[in-house]
Amino acid sequence: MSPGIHKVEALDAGHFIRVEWEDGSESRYPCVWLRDNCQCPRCFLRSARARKLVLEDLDVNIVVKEVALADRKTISITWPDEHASEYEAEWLKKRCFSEEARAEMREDLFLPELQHWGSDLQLPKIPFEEIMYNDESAYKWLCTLKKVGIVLLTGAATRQGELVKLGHRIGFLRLTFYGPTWQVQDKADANNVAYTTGKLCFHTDYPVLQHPPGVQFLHCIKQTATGGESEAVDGFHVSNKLKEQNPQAYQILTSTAVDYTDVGVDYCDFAVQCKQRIIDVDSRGQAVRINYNNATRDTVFDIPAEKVRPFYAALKEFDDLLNSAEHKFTYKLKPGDIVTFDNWRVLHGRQSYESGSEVTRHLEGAYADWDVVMSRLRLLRKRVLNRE
Ligand code: OGA
Ligand code: NM2
Ligand code: ZN
Ligand code: ZN
Repeated sequence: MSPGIHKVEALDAGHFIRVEWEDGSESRYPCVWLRDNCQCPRCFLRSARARKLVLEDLDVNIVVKEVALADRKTISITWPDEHASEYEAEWLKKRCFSEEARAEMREDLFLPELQHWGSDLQLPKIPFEEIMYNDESAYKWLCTLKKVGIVLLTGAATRQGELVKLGHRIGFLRLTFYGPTWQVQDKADANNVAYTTGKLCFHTDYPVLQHPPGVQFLHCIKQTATGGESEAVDGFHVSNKLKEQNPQAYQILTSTAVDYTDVGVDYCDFAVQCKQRIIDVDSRGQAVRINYNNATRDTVFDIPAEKVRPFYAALKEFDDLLNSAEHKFTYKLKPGDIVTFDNWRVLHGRQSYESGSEVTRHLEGAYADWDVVMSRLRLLRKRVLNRE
């Protein structure tokens, strides 16, 4: 519950509205923003919770004609053309433009706070059954997936199809050229290095796609006795370490466009090409996505020749840090385990295992987009916390 409004007044020749709250705090709202966000049926389609007002009809220099306190929970504004708008205290409070209020809203919407980890990771574990049938557990799963980047779901059935159920639980899975779900096992004429018994060095899946899958699920159906251990590393944590240790290498990996390629047949035939930076950063220089799979890095390398060796040197520094004992977490999946992880942040690998005449190891894999996962998280939170 937000405090009531004590007082409201126009400031700056009618360009701002100042709200004084009953708890003594104050907020300032630009009038152009208030007019743009009028909640009346002419300006806003309630059923879609979307703006009807078009920018063409918005005067960016608009000032208020009159502002008044309708009651302690509502302010009303009359605009120069006599259009009338009303704004609820609670609605206004949430949208306060102060640094603190915006940070709070940002945290609420995007859960940006991450917990970095190294080899000391305490792998979070939740029973698969629980997240399927209990909203609180499902909410906890997705919050941990966002914050830590990896969660193990335990006790799923040891047959194909569990990931499709998991997909329905969040909304839907991400279809790729490898199918709606895909089978990681040793295959003749493998169309991907993952479908062999070989070691997989630390990688993120599918950097060859313009928008690589945000979340990955790997369901262990059968596990070999001889190897096949899993590895995981916090790519954001290691990126920070690289930036500290070797700013020049970091600069190269955050700026060089690397060519990726994937050509073959699976769900359908494909010839995919993409350019990605190994470490994608936001406007503040913070790593937001790792795009690194050494297997699909193209032989074509579209940079000037003299920049090639410095690039390799930088990549090796990063790779060495990923593989350092301090950062790498090793575990072995058991049949019925589903590892769920942030494919934009956590790099994963597996140790090689022995091939046989029969399939000795079988994982079913699937992808989801962060948009879908975060959407489910917000809806679960609303239900669990019984808000709105
Ligand atoms: C993959 C992969 C891990 C494993 O298929 O991309 O990383 O343990 N598999 O087989
Ligand atoms: N698989 C596991 O980038 C990649 O090629 C990752 C994708 C084959 C669906 C592997
Ligand atoms: Zn209106
Ligand atoms: Zn992989």
